[in-house]
Amino acid sequence: MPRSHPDVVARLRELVIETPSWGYGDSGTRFGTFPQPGRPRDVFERVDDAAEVHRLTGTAGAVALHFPWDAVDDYTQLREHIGHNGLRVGAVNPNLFQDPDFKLGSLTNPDADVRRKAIDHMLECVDIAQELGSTAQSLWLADGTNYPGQDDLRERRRRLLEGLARVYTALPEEQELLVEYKFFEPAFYATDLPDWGTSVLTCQRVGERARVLVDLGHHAQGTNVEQIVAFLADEGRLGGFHFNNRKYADDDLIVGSVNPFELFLIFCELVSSPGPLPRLTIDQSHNIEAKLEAMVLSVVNLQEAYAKALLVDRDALRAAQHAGDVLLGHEILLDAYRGDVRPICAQARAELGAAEDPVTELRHSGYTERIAAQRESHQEITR
Ligand code: RM4
Ligand code: MN
Ligand code: MN
Repeated sequence: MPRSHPDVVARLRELVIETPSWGYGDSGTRFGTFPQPGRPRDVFERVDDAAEVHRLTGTAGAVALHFPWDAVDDYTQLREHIGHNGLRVGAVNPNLFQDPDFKLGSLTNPDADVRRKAIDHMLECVDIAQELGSTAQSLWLADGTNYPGQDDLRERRRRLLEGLARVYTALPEEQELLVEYKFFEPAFYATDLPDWGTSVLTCQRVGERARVLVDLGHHAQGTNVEQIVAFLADEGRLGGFHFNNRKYADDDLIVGSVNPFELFLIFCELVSSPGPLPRLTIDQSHNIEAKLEAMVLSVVNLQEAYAKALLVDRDALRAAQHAGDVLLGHEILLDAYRGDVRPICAQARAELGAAEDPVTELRHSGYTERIAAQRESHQEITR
């Protein structure tokens, strides 16, 4: 039997999406940036924008942070600001890809002093997470080499395992370590954590609370991401997601915009896995579109993909699969995918006190104009 609508609404009400602080600020391509009026000037304003997305969608109750981009002198003040805005802190993301010392790598650098510096930054992030009440370190390792022979691939792997083991020892019980992978960029010959297999092997070596993070933009063309999700979930190593959408590479477009069917199939795998949903974070970089609208639409698209996946008739699906009926299972998925879940999602949002139509409400609310006026007035930030 497919789930009843009240059941879907109840599940939707429990959905939590983390939005990324770094998705609210200025971003661009390698070729240019188009600053938007009212863009936040610091982490406090990024949190304000995250709170507005939550107010409109009812589902974006956590904000993921990136350090040192979000570094402040007083973490108690930041924690309070986040709490007062009705949010909690999501994953803490260390940044091992911008310091010039990390040119040849961070945790895998041939120089022991640089490796030490990378580990120290991760340990600092563990402390920050504790101060903020976060329960995850989310690592994207940009390390890699550009040319064959540039460094020894196996030595780099050992350095990585050693560094992560050191960080893991310092990790308090309540924190998990999420290990993201990406097959290229910024390194173009060999990336030290290129794929989910490498990430899962690394996690197995590091410890139980190390799990893989799947960023939808980090695979080669045509990769079956939902299958990766299924296998990781089956191994108990699916830590979470960085949601975005891509056409060619790590495009960081609005989730569900280019390939909504893939998003639905990923949620089908999540729904069929026992236990709670893993950490669901957005990781996007909006270049030409209005940032807040883009974030709100992303959350709405996630709600809809989840609702559709919940509506799959799982008993009928299993029966079709066991009967070896090639097309019937496919049709059952399509049936759920083609349904219009917008009214159910609107109802869930209304019950959460959010907007039935969040993007339209944002356009009419005056929020964007208000922040543009406040933040563009060149006044010093006083706090
Ligand atoms: C990377 C990766 C990371 C994100 C950075 C900004 O491509 O997706 O998760 O933190 O971009
Ligand atoms: Mn990512
Ligand atoms: Mn990425």
